[in-house]
Amino acid sequence: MEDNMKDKVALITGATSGIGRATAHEFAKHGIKLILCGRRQERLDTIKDALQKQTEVHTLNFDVRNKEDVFYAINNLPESFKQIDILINNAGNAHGLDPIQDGDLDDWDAMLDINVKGLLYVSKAVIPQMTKRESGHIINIGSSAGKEVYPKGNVYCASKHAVVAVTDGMRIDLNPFGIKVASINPGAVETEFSQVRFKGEAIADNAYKGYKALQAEDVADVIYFAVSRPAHVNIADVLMFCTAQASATIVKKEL
Ligand code: NDP
Ligand code: 8X3
Repeated sequence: MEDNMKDKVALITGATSGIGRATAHEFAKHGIKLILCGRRQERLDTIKDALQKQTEVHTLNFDVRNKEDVFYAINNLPESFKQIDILINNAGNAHGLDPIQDGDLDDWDAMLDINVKGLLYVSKAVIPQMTKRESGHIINIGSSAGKEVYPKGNVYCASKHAVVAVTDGMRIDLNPFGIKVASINPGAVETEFSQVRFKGEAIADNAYKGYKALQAEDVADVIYFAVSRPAHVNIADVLMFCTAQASATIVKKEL
């Protein structure tokens, strides 16, 4: 299995933190060449330094909301990274947790622009070389929030429902080209997600208290499992929770 993965090229968005960074580490172990994307260049440099002992690494610094930057970066990759075999659309976050009547317009813009439109821009930039080669694998990181709406989740849940719908649409439209498309949809994962959602406020520290949430590495394991299946197997849609979580609102906590 591992020989099949070695020297494949993966582009991971949101590789500076959490699930994206853990996936970069997991892929590097298997010799997958990495294009790591994010806005924080210092972090990209640090991760590149750590992983280039295991594999070749190229970094791209862009905001997925900026379509010109997305296309420029992906269209100008060095020759040895131009053929992208695996795309992990992971960049995204929740911004705020408010009832709809109190929602902040900037938060709504951020979630729809990053989680949905950003994913579309990156996909649009990568897909042509996959359709041309009639090969490729796209994994979109959705969420349990893309399967179930919870109180105050409104626009974040809408953005992740959109990710699931876009994934299903991509799988249908790219079917004639033999391209695998999947969504991996985790429940609570202990990353910087809650710091971003609550804008660094103290409440973010409570998000993972009293239970063992999924770790970024748990999700990275599943992503690697999905990408390393034989050519005829597509793990199309995964919903994963930590054992303590049964649904968006039911979490067994010991406080
Ligand atoms: P983190 O906050 O730890 O990581 C988010 C990543 O997205 C960072 O690398 C960040 O990089 C990148 N990112 C955010 N905004 C932009 C942007 N505008 N342009 C480019 N990159 C951006 O969170 P997670 O690892 O938890 O989140 C990763 C994905 O997993 C998201 O799509 C999230 O919705 C999803 N998810 C998370 C869950 C959780 O409970 N943590 C559960 C289910 C799904 P940088 O700031 O450097 O640009
Ligand atoms: C992240 C999980 O439950 O905070 O997508 O929406 S949740």
